[in-house]
Amino acid sequence: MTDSDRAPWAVRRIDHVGIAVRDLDAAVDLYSSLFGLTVAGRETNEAQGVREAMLYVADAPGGASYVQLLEPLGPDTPVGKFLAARGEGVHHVGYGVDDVAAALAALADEGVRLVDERPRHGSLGAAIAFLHPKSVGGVLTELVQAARS
Ligand code: V0V
Ligand code: CO
Repeated sequence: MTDSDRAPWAVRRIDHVGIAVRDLDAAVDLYSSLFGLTVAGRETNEAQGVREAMLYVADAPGGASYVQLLEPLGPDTPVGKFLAARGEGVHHVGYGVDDVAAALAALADEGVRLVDERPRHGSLGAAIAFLHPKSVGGVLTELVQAARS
């Protein structure tokens, strides 16, 4: 099977692993010193309730892969609630797709519970949408269509 045989909504790579942290600057220092990763972008995303950094790992089909460090903007945000309930750790997995709207439509047809009915603004100019963890074996799952470079 070649890449061109794949459906337009198929997952092509792990775009990022999202990690909930209490202190973004300390976490960036930790990941830089432990793994030699460098910061590709930092952003405050008010709609998602986070201050975040993307640390570049490697190139992959259709885009790169990253570690995303997430500090909540307040306690009543997705990451703030997660930290209170579970503490620091892996928060979500973001999969790279070529067409996030097509992927959402295909998954909705399968009966998957969507958090986002349509794509929203994500890091590094990506279009993103979340699937509810109850439909993905307890894993909060994000679809990511990277910005064209
Ligand atoms: C909550 N639950 C999780 C979870 N967060 N399960 C796995 N992983 C997580 N991260 C479970 C929780 O244990 C409960 O299960 C249930 O979901 C309801 O939890 P809750 O605390 O009452 O939370 P809700 O229902 O208010 O919200 C949960 C959802 C929310 C998933 C709907 O976190 C959400 O909308 N997330 C999407 C947005 C987001 O996470 N943004 C931050 C990243 P039990 O106890 O009922 O079994 S922004 C980002 O990644 C960006 C910008 C990017 O990549 O570009
Ligand atoms: Co993310």
